[in-house]
Amino acid sequence: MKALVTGGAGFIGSHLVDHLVEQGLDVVVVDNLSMGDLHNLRQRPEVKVYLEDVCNEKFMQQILQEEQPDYIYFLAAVASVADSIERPAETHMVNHTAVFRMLEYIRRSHLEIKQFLFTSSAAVYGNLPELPKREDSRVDPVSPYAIDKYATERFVLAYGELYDIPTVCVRFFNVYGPRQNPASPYSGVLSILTDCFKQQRPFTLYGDGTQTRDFVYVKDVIQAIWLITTSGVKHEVFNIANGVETSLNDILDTYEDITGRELAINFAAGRLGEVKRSVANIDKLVNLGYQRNWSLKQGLAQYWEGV
Ligand code: UD2
Repeated sequence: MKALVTGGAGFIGSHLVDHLVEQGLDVVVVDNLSMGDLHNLRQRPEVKVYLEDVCNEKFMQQILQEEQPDYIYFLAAVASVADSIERPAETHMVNHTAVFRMLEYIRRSHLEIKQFLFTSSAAVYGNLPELPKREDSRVDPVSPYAIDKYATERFVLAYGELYDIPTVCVRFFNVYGPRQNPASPYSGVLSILTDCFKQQRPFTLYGDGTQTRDFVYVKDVIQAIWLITTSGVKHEVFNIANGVETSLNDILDTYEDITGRELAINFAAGRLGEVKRSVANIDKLVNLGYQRNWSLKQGLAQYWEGV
C-alpha cells in the first residue's frame, strides 16, 4: 500500500508520515518547504520526498501516474488566515486550485484510489454564535482562507459523489504539538507559548485571555485521520478536535504549572476579526470509534518534556 502526503514535511504532515510508515505503508511526500522542514522527516527507505509545489500541475499528474498511490492525504496549504488576506490570489492557488486540479485529474484518468482525504479548518464556521460546532452547523467563511477551505470541501465531496471517488474532509481545530514552528506571528499560540517558556521571554497576549479554543494534540489528530482511513468512510466531513473549550487564561495557568516557570505577559489589543469562542462537537468521530488519548494537560506535558 502506498500513500501520497502533500505537505508531508510540515507539522501535521510529518507526524502522519511517521504513522503511515509504522502501519507498513510506503509514503510519497510532496512539499515545497514553504512551511515544512526536512528535519521533520527522518530518512527512511519507505519514504520518498519530492521538493515540489502542489501548484505544479504537470508534476502532480506525473507523480500520480508514476506512483499510483492508494491513499491521498492533501495537507499542503498556506495555513494562515492573515496571509490569505495579504495574498488572496496566491493562497487560492494552493488552498483551492491545486486540490481541484488533482480531483479533476483523478476523474479524467480514472485513477483507482482507496481514499482521498482533504484537510479543512474550523475557520469555515466563522464567528456564528452556535456552540459547540457540529459538522452540520451553519458555516460562515469570511476570509479568503476560510472561503477556499469551504469551497474545496464542497468540490471534494461533490466529486466523490458524482464520480464515485472515495473522498472525505476533516476540519482541524487548534492542533498543537512537537514540530509546530513558532517562528511566525501567526504560528499556533501553543508553539509560541512553548518558545516563550523555553527562552524565558515575554508572551504577547492579544485581548484579555478570555477567548477560547479547542486545542487538540497532534497525536490524537493522527489517530483520528487513521481511523477515518481504516473505517473506509466516504463523502463525509469530520471535526477533528478535543471537544473541550479552553480559555487562553486557563492555558497560561496550566502551562505555568507544567513548566514550573513564570511567564512575563505583554498585553495587546485583540486581533481584528478573530473568533471569540471555539469548540467542536466530536460525536461523529467518537461514533467512528475515536477515543481521545491526550487531555490538554497531558499533551502539553509531553510537548514540554520534548522541548
Ligand atoms: C486558527 C488556525 C488558523 C485558522 C483559524 C480559524 C492555527 C495555528 N491557526 O487560528 O489557521 O484555521 O483557527 O479560526 O491553528 N494569540 C496570542 N498571542 C500570540 C498568538 C496567538 O494571544 O502570540 C491568541 C490569538 O489572538 C487567539 C489565540 O491565541 O485568540 C489562538 O491563536 P492561534 O493563532 O493559535 O489560532 P487561531 O484560532 O486564531
